[in-house]
Amino acid sequence: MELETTFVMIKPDGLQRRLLGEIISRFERKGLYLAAMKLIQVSDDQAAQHYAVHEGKPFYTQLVNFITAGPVVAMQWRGNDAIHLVRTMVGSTHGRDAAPGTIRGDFGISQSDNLIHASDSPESASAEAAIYFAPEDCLDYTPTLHPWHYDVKERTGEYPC
Ligand code: FUP
Repeated sequence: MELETTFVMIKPDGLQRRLLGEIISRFERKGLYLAAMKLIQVSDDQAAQHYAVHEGKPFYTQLVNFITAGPVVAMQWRGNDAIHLVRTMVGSTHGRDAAPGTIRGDFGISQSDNLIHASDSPESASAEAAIYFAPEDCLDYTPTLHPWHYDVKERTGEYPC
């Protein structure tokens, strides 16, 4: 298992529905730790970069309109196997299908308004983080509880963004 940093965004519906604290709390309690966070209004240009892979699809315009409809919270979370772990905690794309216990499964019923985005690979985590953060926004610090969350007895190695 590798230490990873993943990119996460609480979408406009998550913020408007005041689910930010609930969602952050889940990641904290799981044993992930925060590396970067900011409240932003996504620009059309950022939305186009973020969703370039969906350009031309029938739902693309609705997707861009939605992600720019109000402020979002962009974050980077770090932990062992963080990319896969966060995706599991987020659940399936459509809230109706997402398993109970996942964020989308517990709080959503929509496909487009599905509360949260989380990167699906190391490559997308780096690329998506670069849309919203400068490299210096992502902090490397000693996670003091790391030995208690993971099966290690001391901190070893670096914790890169
Ligand atoms: P996910 O990885 O679960 O966030 O989902 P995708 O990357 O496949 O899709 C990105 C976003 O497009 C989803 F969050 C919701 C939206 N979407 C639709 O609105 N309709 C679709 O048919 C598929 C995706």
